[in-house]
Formats: sequence, C-alpha cells, structure tokens
Amino acid sequence: KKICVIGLGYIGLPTSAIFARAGFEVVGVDVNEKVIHTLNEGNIHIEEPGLGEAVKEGVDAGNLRASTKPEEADVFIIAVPTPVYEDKTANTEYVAQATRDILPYLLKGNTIIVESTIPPRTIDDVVAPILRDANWDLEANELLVSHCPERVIPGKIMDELIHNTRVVGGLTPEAAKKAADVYRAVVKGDIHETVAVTAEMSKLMENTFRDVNIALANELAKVSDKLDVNAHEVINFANMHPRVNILQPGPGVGGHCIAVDPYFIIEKAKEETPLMQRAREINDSMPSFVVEQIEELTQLKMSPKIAIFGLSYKANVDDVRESPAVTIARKLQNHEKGFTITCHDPFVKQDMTDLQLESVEDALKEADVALVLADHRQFKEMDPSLFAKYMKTPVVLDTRNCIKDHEGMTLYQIGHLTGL
Ligand code: SAJ
Repeated sequence: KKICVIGLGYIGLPTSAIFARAGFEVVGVDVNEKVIHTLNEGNIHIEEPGLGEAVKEGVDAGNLRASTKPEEADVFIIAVPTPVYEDKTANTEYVAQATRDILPYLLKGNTIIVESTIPPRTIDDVVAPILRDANWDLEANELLVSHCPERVIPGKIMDELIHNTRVVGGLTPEAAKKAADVYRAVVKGDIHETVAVTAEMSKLMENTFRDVNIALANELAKVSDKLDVNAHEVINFANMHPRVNILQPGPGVGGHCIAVDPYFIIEKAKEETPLMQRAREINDSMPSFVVEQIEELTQLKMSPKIAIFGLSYKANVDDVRESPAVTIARKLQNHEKGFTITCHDPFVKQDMTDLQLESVEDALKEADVALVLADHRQFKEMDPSLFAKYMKTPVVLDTRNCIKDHEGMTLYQIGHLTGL
C-alpha cells in the first residue's frame, strides 16, 4: 500500500516514518524545499527522540521519500498546521489547500484522513465540500474521508504514535472503518470509530481539559502567594486524595496545541464557554505574574541582571512556539527598570536575534536573579552550588519546581515568594 502524507512537521514526519517502518511505501509532501532535501538525504529538521533513526531507516530501505508534489496513492494523510488568526479564530486554509492540492491525484476508493487539529464540523463544512465540488460522491463512498486527530506529546511522539488510543471519525461509517484499518497496521492502542464531528470535539476537549486544569494550578499559585502558603505542598497533599490530580503551576501555557485548541471550541460557542475563556486568560496572565515576581525580588537593585534558564515552551524540547518563557524574556528585556537579560537553554537552536543564548557560566555571571522557566533534565541535574559560585546574589526563582535547594543560595518557587 502507498501513503501520501501532506505536511512534514511534528506530526506528518513521525507518522510517515512509522508507516515506512511498517513496510508501506510513503511519500511525504511539503512546500519547504529545504525540508525535502534534508529528508531525502536521510536527515531530519526536527528534534524528537527516535525520529532521526526511523527516518534514516525508511530512506535507506527505499520506503520513505519526500517531494514537493503529491502523488497517486491508496491513502492520503493531511497533517498541516491550523494556526489561529489575530482574533483567535481558526485558520483552516492550510487544510483546505492540502485538500485542493491532492484533488488531481485522487482515485476512486482512496482513503483521506485529516490528522490536523480542526474546529468542530471542519470535515463536514470545509473538507467535504471541496471534494464534492470536484464531483466525488462521498455518500456513496467514492472517497473515504475521516478525521483521526493526532494526540501525541512532543518528546514522546514515536512511542505515543504507536501506543496511544486513536479515535477515528468518518464522514460515513465505511470511511471510519477504512481509516481505522490503516492505523491498525501500526497502532498497538485501541482504535475507536465514530462520526467526524465527535472525533473533532474529543481532540479539542482533551487539550481544553488540560488547559483548564493548568489554569486551576496557576490560580492556586497566585492564591498561595497572597496567603503565604506553599502551592507545591498544597498540590502534593491534595493529590494524595484518590480522586484529585492538580497539575503544576508554571510560567504559562505554551506550544502549538493547548494554548490554541480551546479557541476552536470558543469560536463556535462563545456564550456557552465562560470557563474555557477564563482559563485561557488565567494562563495567558502568567508571564506578567512572573515579571511582577521578578520586580518584587529586585526592588532595591539598580539595573538588575536576570539569568533566564529555559526558553522552550516545556521540558526537554527545542520548540519555542508560543513559549511563555520567550514572552517573559522579552517583557524583561523591554522593561522600564532596565533589566539586563542573559539566556541559557540546552535544547533551543533557533536564532531569536534579540535573545542571545549563552553557556551556564556566562549566563549566571554577575546575575542578581536566576529565573528558571523550563524544567529541562539538565536543570534538574544541575549542581546547585553553581548559582552561588557565579552569581552576584544567588537568588533563584524557579517557576517549574525543578531546582535543588543548596546552602548559600535563596530559592523561591512560583506562588511562594515569601521564602522556603
Ligand atoms: N504545563 C503546565 N503545567 C502542567 C502541564 C503542562 O504549566 O502541569 C504547560 C507546559 O509547560 C506547556 C503547556 O502546558 O507550556 C503544554 O504542555 P503539555 O505537555 O501539556 O502539552 P503539549 O502542548 O506538548 O501536547 C498536548 C498534549 N495533550 C494532552 O496532553 C491532553 C498532546 O497529547 C497532544 O497531542 C498535543 O497537545 C497536540 O498536538 O494537540
């Protein structure tokens, strides 16, 4: 069987590699010629554990190839981005364009699967009409169209692609069945069949659930700061209850999924979603809250130097998309108090022009406060005596609860500025 995957990003590329490994002939399509060139050499443009080996294996075995143009195939998987516009409504134009791009290559009986995260009813109202306008009878299953949302977490994509449960929502029951059969070749988790809109909503609710729960943890951090309670101790004890699982407060919610997906529901049901909207606002307020905490810690200092540890949106990834850490770094950089900012991140490679990356030692040298914004494993394992060794005043504000305390330094956690 041959699969044509449209979009070779964080989802499309690992998916291509996994199907190639299972013996499918896979052609991956992307508009970026540099990406195509890199892949055809057996290399990758994304950081993800296990992905490099899988791609190399696929290319070497002749099962995986990249191209700028789609080709005829048995199955088409669309894995292009769905960003939000300025007004926070979904931009489904890439999904629509990918659908139009494959039109010339479609044959009767083909399976089309959209993996991109999409607002409810996008399969029915955006994808299907494009195919119908090209004279395909979808009710008669001339093409089998489904939504099978990706649910993998960056950092564990290769493992979760195989082991996670999948939900497949078909435009018709036959379409759902066909798509489920495709995944059965590589997925070890359960595969559930339903209608397209239910699959769309399930995916969005998963990320919205997480967003709302992180907002609750962040609100607790703010309350704890005010009431002088240690939020992390509270979470620890509350979570000993068998039915409670409070998540971790932090500098805000970043990445391209959780900070975005709730808006896909909100735009379709504004009146009915006050909780989802409030959760977004609370999580978006966290960078300002962290900046206020830094202001408090440096009250008496003239042009303080802040060493920022971690710019990516979460632990152990290089991704800085919608990263609250970057927002915080820029807020401090442009702050009226005239902070000097240095940054260290062992994962981030992307050049961010205004934020220079430095070594641990250079970042900490002469700093007044070290601000930890990602719980990278290197930070968890870091020798905490380095803070006292290099900094002017060894004060650490750890927003991720990942730094070990040590003699000679003052460690503060988010939501507990009054000290430990
Ligand atoms: N975060 C917290 N506190 C927590 C957990 C997370 O502040 O307790 C922050 C992280 O630091 C990060 C953001 O939330 O900034 C999101 O991180 P994440 O690890 O929760 O999720 P993502 O965005 O990397 O991936 C999510 C996953 N969804 C769920 O776990 C429900 C993943 O399974 C999805 O496939 C992915 O979104 C996606 O592509 O939709």
